Amino acid sequence: AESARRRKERGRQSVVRRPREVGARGGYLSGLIDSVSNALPFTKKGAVILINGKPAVEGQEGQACQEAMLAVRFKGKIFEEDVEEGRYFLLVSYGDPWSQRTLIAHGLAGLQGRVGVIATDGIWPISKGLPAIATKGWRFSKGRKQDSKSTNRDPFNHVRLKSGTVYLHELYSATDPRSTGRVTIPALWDSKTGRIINNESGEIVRILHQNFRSLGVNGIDLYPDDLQEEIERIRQIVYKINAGVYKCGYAAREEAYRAALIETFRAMDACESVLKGRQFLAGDRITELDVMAFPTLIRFDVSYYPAFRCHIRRMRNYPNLTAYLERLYKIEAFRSMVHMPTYA
Ligand SMILES: N[C@@H](CCC(=O)N[C@@H](CS)C(=O)NCC(=O)O)C(=O)O
Repeated sequence: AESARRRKERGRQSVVRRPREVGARGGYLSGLIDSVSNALPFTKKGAVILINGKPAVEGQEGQACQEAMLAVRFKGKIFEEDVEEGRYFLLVSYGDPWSQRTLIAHGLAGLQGRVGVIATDGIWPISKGLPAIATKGWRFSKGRKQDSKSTNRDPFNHVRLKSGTVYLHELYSATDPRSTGRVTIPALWDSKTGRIINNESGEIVRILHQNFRSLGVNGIDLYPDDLQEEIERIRQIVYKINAGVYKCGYAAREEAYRAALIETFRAMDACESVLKGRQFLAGDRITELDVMAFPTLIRFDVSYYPAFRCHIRRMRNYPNLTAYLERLYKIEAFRSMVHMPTYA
């Protein structure tokens, strides 16, 4: 028989996993968001944001955001004749919003077991808050989560260190020996050449659904001809939200923070209007825009509202956006990215 203590513990766990539904629109997802975000201390000033381990200083606000968002070194493409099952790998962290875009596209395209996924050891680069030289940043080690169906070979064999750990910066250097500076996930890596093909999440999303179409089981097109004009019209709004939360979070001066805050919420309001009478951002089909927007919007109340001080409104104040997130949350490729407690 189960002891009372065990039962109590189990009860407590199930509260975390299956929170009470809250609010009039309270679907499962709203309940989950509320249960995590209600437990957070909403401080006025928010957290001190570190840039390369140091508190942000005046003048760095725009720069830091640019640095993170534009830290793109590799912009390669995949050619049809090179497409092979088990050859390419997504290097990701499951908790990271940029990585999640590529993982959503990977899931939507049905590329599981065809394009591998290799996760970093933790949800932060281990250099966070420390000089990169001391810890060497993102790493992949033996116990790493891996898409087991992708290949039986060790994809890192030819770059493996004696310690059995591969640091992402080594893969950057193997790709371009002159490579210095920021080493970011996600990246699309070619196990045949040992080189990184691309490290920009939006471009990787495009590669996954367009260039790997012959591998994917779902044959999806997230950038269909007839919606391209509409996608381009709305892309700026999504970009402004994605970038805006970081601008708020990294702002070191009050004026910069206020300007970023207003810009971000203008974009949120615009997004809410776009979704009026619409299933998805570009219309009745899921497109790249939804893949790019979801990881930011889904953690808005839990991450950006408290930590980046994006606190004019919460997601729950936007009925269309809330309903939209609920709609996407019903789809496995999106739902499997939601680990609410790790966003806080
Ligand atoms: N432009 C890149 C940005 C990716 C990015 O900022 N990745 C972060 C995820 S936490 C990272 O790896 N940061 C490590 C660092 O800045 O040291 C993209 O959209 O793919």
